[in-house]
Amino acid sequence: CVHGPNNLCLFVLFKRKNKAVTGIIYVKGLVDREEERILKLFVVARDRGPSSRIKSSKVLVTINVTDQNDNAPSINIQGIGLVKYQDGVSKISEDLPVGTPVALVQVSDRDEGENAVVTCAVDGDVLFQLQPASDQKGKYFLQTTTLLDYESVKNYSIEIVAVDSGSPALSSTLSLIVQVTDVNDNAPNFSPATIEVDFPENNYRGQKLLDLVATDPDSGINGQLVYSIIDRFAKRLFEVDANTGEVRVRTVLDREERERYVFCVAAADMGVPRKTVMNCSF
Ligand SMILES: [Ca+2]
Ligand SMILES: [Ca+2]
Ligand SMILES: [Ca+2]
Ligand SMILES: [Ca+2]
Repeated sequence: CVHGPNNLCLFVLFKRKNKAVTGIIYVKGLVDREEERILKLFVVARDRGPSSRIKSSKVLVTINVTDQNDNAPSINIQGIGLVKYQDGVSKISEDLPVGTPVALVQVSDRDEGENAVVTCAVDGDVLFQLQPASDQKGKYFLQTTTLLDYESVKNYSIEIVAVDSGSPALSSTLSLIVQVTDVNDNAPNFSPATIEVDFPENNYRGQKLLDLVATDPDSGINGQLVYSIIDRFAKRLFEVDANTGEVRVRTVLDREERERYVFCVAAADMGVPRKTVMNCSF
């Protein structure tokens, strides 16, 4: 056994044929081009003379290990710019312009030649694409191809597939979740925008007039609403519960004194910046 580089054990068997002796080198262990691409070893031939007079000759054997496509491409994903990527999740705001990179994808392959030529793509019909980075081979920006809307889709599951050009080709896939985060892009909405109610006079103070309900499709504080009466004069006669939108009459109304009141209630969300809508009641 001849110990070659990297603890590779090569086995040399000498065969005698007439006068010539042939040494055949066998490989006993696994050869891996990705670990050691050139193996060099000396093979020594000694005659069988008396130990004090042994003559020998040695030859340097260089073995160039040729490549086999035994490595699938590897895929690495990182955050980019302000977009953080952690535990397979990339978080992006719904107001990003089209074409914004949401992750940096890098592919590599330990083989050589065609066995290491990797193409990669986004699998399935999702609203993201890979754009090759000009400065480095195997580097891609995963970017949006359309506007996002948190109110419509909150998560995208994206599968990135990398295939080498070996024969047969090997492939790898890596999934990531793109999580869309909310921005305050919707104003509250009263439907209908005007309400007319009949209310009997001689009411008691604090009697309920009506419930006003506005909706806001945003989430969290972006969709959390506060109601208020705008008109200063109306504020003396009517009040609205800031949280529920319930409108009450603060005073006793007298039809013979006045039969019609018009005032507006605003609903504002708590987002930054705030968005407001008005509803006018008669
Ligand atoms: Ca290989
Ligand atoms: Ca490969
Ligand atoms: Ca909102
Ligand atoms: Ca929103």
